[in-house]
Amino acid sequence: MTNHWNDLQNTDCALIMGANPAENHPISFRWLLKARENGGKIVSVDPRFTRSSSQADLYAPLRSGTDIPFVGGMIKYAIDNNLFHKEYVAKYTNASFIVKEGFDFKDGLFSGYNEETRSYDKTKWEFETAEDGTPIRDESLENPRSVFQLLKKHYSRYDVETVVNVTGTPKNDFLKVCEAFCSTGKPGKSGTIMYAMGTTQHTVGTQNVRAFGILQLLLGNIGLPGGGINALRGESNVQGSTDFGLLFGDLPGYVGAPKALPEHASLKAYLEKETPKTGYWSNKPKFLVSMLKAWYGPNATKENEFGYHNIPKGNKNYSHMALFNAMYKGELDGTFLIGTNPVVGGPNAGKEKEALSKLKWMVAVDLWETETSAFWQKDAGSNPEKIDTEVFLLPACSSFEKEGSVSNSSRWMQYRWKAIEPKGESKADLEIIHSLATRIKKLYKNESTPAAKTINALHWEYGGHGEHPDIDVICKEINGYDAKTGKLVANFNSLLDDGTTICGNWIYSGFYPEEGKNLSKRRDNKDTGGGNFLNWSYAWPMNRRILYNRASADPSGKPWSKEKAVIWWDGLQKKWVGNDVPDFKPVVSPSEPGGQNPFIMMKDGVGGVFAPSLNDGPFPEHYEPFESPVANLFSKQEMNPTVFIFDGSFNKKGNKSKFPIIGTTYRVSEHWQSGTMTRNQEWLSELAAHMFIEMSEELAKEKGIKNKDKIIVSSARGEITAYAMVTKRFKPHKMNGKTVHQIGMPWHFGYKGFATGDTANRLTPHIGDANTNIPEFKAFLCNVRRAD
Ligand SMILES: Nc1nc2c(c(=O)[nH]1)N[C@H]1C(S)=C(S)[C@@H](COP(=O)(O)OP(=O)(O)OC[C@H]3O[C@@H](n4cnc5c(=O)[nH]c(N)nc54)[C@H](O)[C@@H]3O)O[C@H]1N2
Ligand SMILES: Nc1nc2c(c(=O)[nH]1)N[C@H]1C(S)=C(S)[C@@H](COP(=O)(O)OP(=O)(O)OC[C@H]3O[C@@H](n4cnc5c(=O)[nH]c(N)nc54)[C@H](O)[C@@H]3O)O[C@H]1N2
Ligand SMILES: [Mo]
Repeated sequence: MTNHWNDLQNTDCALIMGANPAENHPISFRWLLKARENGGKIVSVDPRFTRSSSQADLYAPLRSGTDIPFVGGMIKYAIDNNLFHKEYVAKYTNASFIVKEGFDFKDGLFSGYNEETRSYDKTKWEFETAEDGTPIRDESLENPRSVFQLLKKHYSRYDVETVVNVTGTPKNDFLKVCEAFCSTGKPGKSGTIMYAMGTTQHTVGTQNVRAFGILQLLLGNIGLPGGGINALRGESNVQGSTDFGLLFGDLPGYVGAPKALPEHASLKAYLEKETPKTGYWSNKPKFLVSMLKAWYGPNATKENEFGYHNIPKGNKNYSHMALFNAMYKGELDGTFLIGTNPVVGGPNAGKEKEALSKLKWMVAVDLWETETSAFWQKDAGSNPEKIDTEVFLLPACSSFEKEGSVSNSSRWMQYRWKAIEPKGESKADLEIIHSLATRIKKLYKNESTPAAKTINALHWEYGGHGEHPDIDVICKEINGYDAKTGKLVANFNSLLDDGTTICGNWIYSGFYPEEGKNLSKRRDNKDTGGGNFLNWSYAWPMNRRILYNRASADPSGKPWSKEKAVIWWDGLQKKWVGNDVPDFKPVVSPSEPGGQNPFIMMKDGVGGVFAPSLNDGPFPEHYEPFESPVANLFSKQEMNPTVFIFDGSFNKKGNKSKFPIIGTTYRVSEHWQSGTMTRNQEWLSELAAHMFIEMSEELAKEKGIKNKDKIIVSSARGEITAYAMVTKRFKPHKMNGKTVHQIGMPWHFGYKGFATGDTANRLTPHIGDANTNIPEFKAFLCNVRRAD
């Protein structure tokens, strides 16, 4: 989230698109309803009329996978009707930058496309720069090569008729959403966008979010209370896990993981290549070196580049699907599955189950025996005699049986204490990892093979006794301290790149600034102004609650409006003051160099309307999902041309003649994820006891299906049986004179626990987004028939 949960109360319009927070993030609605009491509007855009839709002032349906046309149409509407915030756009975004002549867009492709590698040469998308490297700007936004004019041209194709012909949204509904949301472009108003998996789980997931970014920059909604782009994160600590380097391309703190490239062969080379000269990331060397010192301790010296050579470097794709593909091909010996149940939650789950049988060994760390750790059993439909995988199940204890921090979507790190002692033999994940690390280190102690060297280099001293590490020591390492004196650093401004400071994760540096002062333990619920609650827990970075809040003030440092003031320049005190911690150097005045550049994490200090770094183009463009019932009306490129396609039986594609219906998957309030946590609870199992398929009355009639009938849903990957739930929540999409049906289903079911049912993911494909590789769970083709 750029903003935070409590801040939703400040919005004039919340566009909920690609999320269903009333069910999946219910507390958010407390703040949305407050916003409504103050005159704010709630808008829901979803293929299905959800419980969030039922609470909204406006609802617009759309066909799954057509968010870019919808938002592209809104971008055009804002520009055509002059509803964008001109000064904000000219000063605070790269809309004024001039793009070099090499850039072009034709027939659905940007310039620089290579069909063989399915990738772009991004040097074709560069800005014109002055001799010193700074981009040339035209703040009148009139230069035909300016980003603004190129944007206008790109989305001129997203006219209302074409948009609704692609999305299937009734024209009036579409226009009402445009009007309501674009009215927040005025100073004194702000609008927020709330999104989650309906947005990201697509072959164009990243570009869906980018489209939100462009719209919000045009309307001047970033950096303002009640504004921003708010990703509603998922599992309780998914924010924390990505912050700490869970994703394969990142080290902790979003420092890019080095690859096996000549440019990354040494620390010096890596830092030269990957450190921008301007913007806050110019401090990257301090963050990376301090982190290496945390990992390798005294074994990290200037002479050995602080142990940089120990970091594994690979050039492959190590995302979920790529790893399962490697497993399927027999390229992996073993795997640890810690708190995950891919036989239910993974795409094309039938194939993922098969892949597990190719492993020599597998370790599952979980609260229960899941469909995954039991994949080899008869109940799972497997033949144990034919499976050689040796499976170990380590009992983990639940969140209530251990202590530590959890970071929520607001970037708040909140400490939690143990409620009860762990049951049975279960252990906290931290203890499991700790005891594994100490045992492995012991085993390799006297070896000098290359593998042993990296294990021996690891500095693993977390105090405590036996298998119980001292969490306080870990907290201090995350915050950072002086290598010589052990004194905690105040925040990441104190970190250095010479090996004299230690810091496990720079973005969190500052949460533990002094001995005995772990700020994630704070629980002062007094509103410190603007609904920011600055003394409740700790928000990274630097306890800032609203990111890019410098943009809430005009270039001279005065708030754009009284109503939406966050921070402002105080000429007497000569610093930025206000309701939030400035997301800016607090003493840089508006007239100093950089004083008007609110987007400090960006190289040029401005928001990116044009994004030359993404794999699939600098502007979002509509492509149909991997499996689609219709042809792309925008160009002859059917699917995102840069998506990686797995070959063979791992990734079967269905066609629209055999599978004419769109399928999508989602969550229900009563179940959690792959269902292990809820299908093992009697009362929740009773509340939502069966796997069901939601469909429109029209489709049910066509297929001769009645409510509660047993039906079979099939896709190119498999078939599942479930109960029909015939509802008014789905309506057939009417597009371009054609009717297209869509059905939806929860993905929570499996054969274990009290509430059992077929697994939706037996239907979903192995295909993902071009930048993140997130699977396309939200749009695929299928068919339905009665089971009898
Ligand atoms: N009760 C409960 N709460 C949860 C979870 C849970 O399992 N149970 N899981 C947690 C996790 S890990 C996550 S990631 C979040 C996910 O939170 P959400 O993203 O809200 O979850 P979903 O229900 O998967 O999808 C949201 C909506 O996207 C819609 N949708 C489908 N396709 C499209 C599309 O192409 N465009 C648009 N605009 N919308 C589309 C679906 O109809 C659905 O209503 O929820 C978290 N909260
Ligand atoms: N079709 C479809 N598939 C989807 C999605 C979708 O929208 N549609 N959403 C995707 C998303 S957003 C997500 S996040 C993934 C989630 O996919 P998974 O992570 O595979 O699913 P979970 O059910 O969250 O798995 C959590 C497991 O961790 C165990 N567990 C709980 N607490 C602890 C603990 O403290 N320690 C340990 N070691 N284990 C614990 C639970 O018992 C459970 O078995 O699924 C994805 N799959
Ligand atoms: Mo998630």
